[in-house]
Amino acid sequence: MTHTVGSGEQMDDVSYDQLRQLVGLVDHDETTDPFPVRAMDAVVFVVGNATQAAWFYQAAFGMTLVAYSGPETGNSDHKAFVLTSGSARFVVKGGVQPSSPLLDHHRRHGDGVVDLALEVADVDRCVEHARAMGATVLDEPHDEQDEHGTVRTGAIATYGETRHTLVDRSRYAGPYLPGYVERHSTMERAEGAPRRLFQAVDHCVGNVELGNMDHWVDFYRRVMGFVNMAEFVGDDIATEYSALMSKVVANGNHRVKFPLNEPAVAKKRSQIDEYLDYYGGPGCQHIALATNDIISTVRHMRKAGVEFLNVPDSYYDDPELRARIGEVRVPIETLQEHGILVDRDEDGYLLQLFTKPIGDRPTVFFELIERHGSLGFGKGNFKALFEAIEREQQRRGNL
Ligand code: TYF
Ligand code: FE
Repeated sequence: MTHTVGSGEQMDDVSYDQLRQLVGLVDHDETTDPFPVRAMDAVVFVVGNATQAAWFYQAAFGMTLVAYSGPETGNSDHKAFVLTSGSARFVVKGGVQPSSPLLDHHRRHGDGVVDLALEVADVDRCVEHARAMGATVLDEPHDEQDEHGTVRTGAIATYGETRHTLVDRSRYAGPYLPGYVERHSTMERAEGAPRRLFQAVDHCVGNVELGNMDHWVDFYRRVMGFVNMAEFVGDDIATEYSALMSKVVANGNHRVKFPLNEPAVAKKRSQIDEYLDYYGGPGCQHIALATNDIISTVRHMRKAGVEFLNVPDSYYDDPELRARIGEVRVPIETLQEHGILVDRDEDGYLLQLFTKPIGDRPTVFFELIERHGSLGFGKGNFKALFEAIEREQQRRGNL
């Protein structure tokens, strides 16, 4: 049983026990796993303006700037800023040279996630297993070096133009990767704000085309040794109100969780179809961020101007919800005041909330999640949630 949760550098001071609660870990034997994944290494975004996106993630998401690569460091193609919050690491990249491939990517997709990078102990073993299982290898395993040591990486393709870079940084002490220099925020933390607004990435959701969800579930099982989690949105819920189907895969200890959505053929235009049209194909739909105090997080993000999906008062007045939820750590009125959703299953409960799309296109958004035992994704909230999403679709003229 390994209790490795990530490199010391990245872990900050989020302990394994805290993570167990934050993201819902289970015990797992790595030695029998064909593709052992430790944790998310980074979520890499390509954006239209990385200089300003880096500012947004600091000002609105309370993240800490730790590293930079760009023309001043010998990288004339693009600028890249590395931001952290606890064990979560984001990299935002934007093209500088007019010929940068990142600008072509941005033309096709708008702001989006290009890489769900994973920390692994053995890059070669993972790439070999993936290749044997038929995966597309985008980047052969290789070392990169600088004065801080050596990082070994390789990359495989997943849905759309998204990739999984596999990273072994066990022999590296630099701020991110060779080619990056340490860089610190020049911005002061907002008055009264906690040291960070979230501690970890809880899950990363992919939207794939109609009829392809099971293909990608199978990909993660076959190629990456992931396992199915219980929660899913099937035909029944899909046709009634969600307009999507969803299944969840996770690595052995559930540290890395990837729900996969496909549009359902429903009466209305699926929110997944809207995403696929505006993103220009399959891609990452939302990143869920684990916090141990969602009320404080939401309060500070709202204060910084972050917009969340509106939950109607009727959600909190529903006697069925109140009976099902029972006691949670705050009165339901406090949840209502902040517009936070709550769900309970046999293992415990969770609090969650969703931002509106963060870029110009109605594509990528974030979720905040505070887990108290529940290993689910808020199935009990799907009706209220999808109705809120559809109200936004309607306001955009896409429903
Ligand atoms: O990750 C999940 O499954 C939940 C529910 O468009 C969800 O956050 C699923 C689809 C969606 C929004 C939320
Ligand atoms: Fe989610």
